[in-house]
Amino acid sequence: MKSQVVVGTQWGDEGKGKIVDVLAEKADMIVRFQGGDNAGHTVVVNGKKHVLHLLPSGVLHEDAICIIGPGVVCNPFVLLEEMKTLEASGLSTDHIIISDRAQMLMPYHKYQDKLEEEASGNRIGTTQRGIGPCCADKYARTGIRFHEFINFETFKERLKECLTFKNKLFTKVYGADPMDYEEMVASFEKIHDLIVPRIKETTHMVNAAIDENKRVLFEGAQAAMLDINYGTYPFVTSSSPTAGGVTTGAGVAPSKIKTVVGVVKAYSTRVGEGPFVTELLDEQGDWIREHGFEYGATTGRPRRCGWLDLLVVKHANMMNGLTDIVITKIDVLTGLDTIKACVGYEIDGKVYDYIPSDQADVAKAKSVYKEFKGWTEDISKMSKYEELPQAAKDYLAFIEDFVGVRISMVSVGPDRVNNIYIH
Ligand code: 2SA
Ligand code: GDP
Ligand code: MG
Repeated sequence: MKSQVVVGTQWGDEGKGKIVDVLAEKADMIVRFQGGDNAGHTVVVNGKKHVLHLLPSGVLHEDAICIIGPGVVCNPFVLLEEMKTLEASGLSTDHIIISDRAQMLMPYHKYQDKLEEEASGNRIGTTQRGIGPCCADKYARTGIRFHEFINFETFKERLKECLTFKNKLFTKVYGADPMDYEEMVASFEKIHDLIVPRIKETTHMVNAAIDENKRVLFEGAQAAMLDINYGTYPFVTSSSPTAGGVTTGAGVAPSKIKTVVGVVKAYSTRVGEGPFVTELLDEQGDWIREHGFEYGATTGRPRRCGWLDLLVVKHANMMNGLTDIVITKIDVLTGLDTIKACVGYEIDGKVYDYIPSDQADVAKAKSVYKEFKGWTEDISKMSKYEELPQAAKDYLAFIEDFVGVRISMVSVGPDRVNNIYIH
């Protein structure tokens, strides 16, 4: 069995896109299992940057089948735009398939997300892509799935039913304008022939590939701390971006997963609201943001920056059962005299070695830090572990030891080739 899962271990933007692209070189199939176009995954090949939202980050490998899985909330308009961008770069999109069980993220979900965020003063700091409302409708069992799009006449009926209800919400609760049904029908009619040929039953396809010993790579978006159950609730996304999400979001049994790779950025970032214990609200934080170019890949929002939080990575390991860690963006820390990593939370005089569930407690936490010596050597062109400065090796060794998972790769730059393989 060769199935592999790649997940984020912090608050997203660890560089999963880059790592998936690297690992996908050997994959026969790549499957997104949760999230939607809230994701922003950056892949750099020969200096050319591709930012992917809905498409799996392995999509640049045209020989692999790319699946938007049942657990994804998929905005078909965004999907087509993304495919157009790829085609404009001379790349094929023939290998992209949408699960017939995936939820269709509708224009009214996006509108609802915006109205909800505005009404509550940006409560969660969502990407306003409609993710929460679409997932809420899925669980309320009022969502529209892609198989319902195949017959356009039935789809129109479903749309009428859903939009009538949503328009009551928009006008009566939010005092906002309703959305126009005929206009929406017309916009869906335009994309019908482009989307329908890509809708397939994917669950058998994925399971058959695993049973035939093909290399299937499951690609997570967002990360453990944004998990709906185990993240910093309510400041989370509306899905399970953990290895467990693969079983529900792609329709495969836990016993069919071989390896789980956790991507760990050498420091922390977060976009959106919610407690962030190691956040640096000073020049040090600004320094990391500028050196690491920490701006949202979907919204362009400046990311909040801070030191690595090892309680977070340990928590992610517990949720995911990581078999490997990939460290990214360690090159960004070059030039610092001192680097810090959080090894405990002090809350009301008590030191915790795990993350409490109540965000009110986390918001009060003071970080217990371990300090490391920095380095000045340019490590961004290095390709062997032995070449790394001793201070960087000490930092890596401590992470490995604290989390209890081996580091199999260190990424030292954004390009596909900027990697150090270990073991
Ligand atoms: P949502 O839109 O309902 O999923 O937002 C809920 C929370 O989840 C966070 N979230 C993210 N955090 C980091 N990166 C994400 N993708 C983009 C990127 C974000 C961007 O790659 O940079 O461009 O701003 C992502 N997507 C969702 C979000 O900030 C909320 O805290
Ligand atoms: P994702 O959401 O986890 O895929 O991450 P994003 O693409 O949103 O953000 C990661 C950013 O860091 C992107 O701009 C990547 O090109 C960049 N990146 C990835 N790995 C490295 C690395 O090792 N070093 C540097 N300097 N940049 C990296
Ligand atoms: Mg991202």
